[in-house]
Amino acid sequence: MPKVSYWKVISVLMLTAFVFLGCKKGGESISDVIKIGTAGPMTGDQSAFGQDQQNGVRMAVEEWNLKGGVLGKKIELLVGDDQHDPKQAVSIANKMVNDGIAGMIGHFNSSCSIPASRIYNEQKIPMVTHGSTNPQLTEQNFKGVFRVCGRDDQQGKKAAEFVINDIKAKSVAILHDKTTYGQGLADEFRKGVEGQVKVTYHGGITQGDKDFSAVLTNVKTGNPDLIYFGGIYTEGGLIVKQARALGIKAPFMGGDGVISDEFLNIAGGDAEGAYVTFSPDVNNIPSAKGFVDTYTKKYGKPGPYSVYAYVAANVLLQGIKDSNSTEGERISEAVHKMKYEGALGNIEFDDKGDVKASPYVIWQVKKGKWEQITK
Ligand code: ABU
Repeated sequence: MPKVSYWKVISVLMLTAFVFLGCKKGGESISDVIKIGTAGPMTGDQSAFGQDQQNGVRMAVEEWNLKGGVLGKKIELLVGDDQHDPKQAVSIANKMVNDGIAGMIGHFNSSCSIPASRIYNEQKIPMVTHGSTNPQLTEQNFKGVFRVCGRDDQQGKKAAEFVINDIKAKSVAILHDKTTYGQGLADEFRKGVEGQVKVTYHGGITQGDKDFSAVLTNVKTGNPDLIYFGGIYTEGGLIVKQARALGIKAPFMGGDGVISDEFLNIAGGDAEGAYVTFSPDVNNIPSAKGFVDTYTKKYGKPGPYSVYAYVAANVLLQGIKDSNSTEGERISEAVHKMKYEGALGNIEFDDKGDVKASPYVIWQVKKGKWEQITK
């Protein structure tokens, strides 16, 4: 047997104890900072949403840090760029867990949030998404999964009601981008119009494609009164532009993935008259005035999901404060009990982690700008 010195044994034991206590995943940490993560499409073709998210979260963290942080410690924000790729999202989730985050804000895309939520759930780390609207996310009934936005079964229904009652369309073509969000939303819209409106076309396009003329030629054959698109502004902007070039005059409607100024940039003048479902205009919410003023000074005009990212970060940090802990289960318990009063007014969560109230309204492009047109 080789001789092992007493001091060597003591050093190894001390090092092991230090590593275990200092880097415990999702549990109490002896670190002098509290880490939280945010992940979304920070670069790439959906980066308009990712940058809004990062700005909103960063602003919340800075405000908390100016007031002394949380539990007497400074908050450190770790940012992950999943580029709306589910595999990348899972790899970021694993890295964030290993880096010792107390909670996650995001991800943005439902196709990323759902697989990533399984990683956070295994480690009991709470996640609060600001923009993932696919119902499956909270239907998993994970105790630590929350969203401060609405769900696609709610916005798909709202869009269908508007198309039937206000636009009085008798026929629609339904397109989607084959993602969890886009396809799911298109299905919810179809459920809402089924039996009352003729569906002349229902099919998918591929995210990243630039030429949709083949599918739009098929859409044109059916001569629909409206084109509904489940997907993101990147493809939505090209679809409306190419539809007009083919002589299709039917109004275009999308969901919250389309409401971005980038849609206006891509579609140009052809964006005029397009509809989307989204939540009420943040500029008309009295409790959001402070957020809008500060955000505008720091980063420019808030994007559609900036305030949601800001509120999601505040909810998570308030959960850490209320639970007086960085232990995931205790934070999630506190968030479930929370009556949070913030920029979007009162937020409370149901047992699944959905917000109890999530109104959808209709927006339309008028004179080159998005405008809320219903209450
Ligand atoms: N809800 C808009 C797009 C993000 C997502 O749910 O995939």
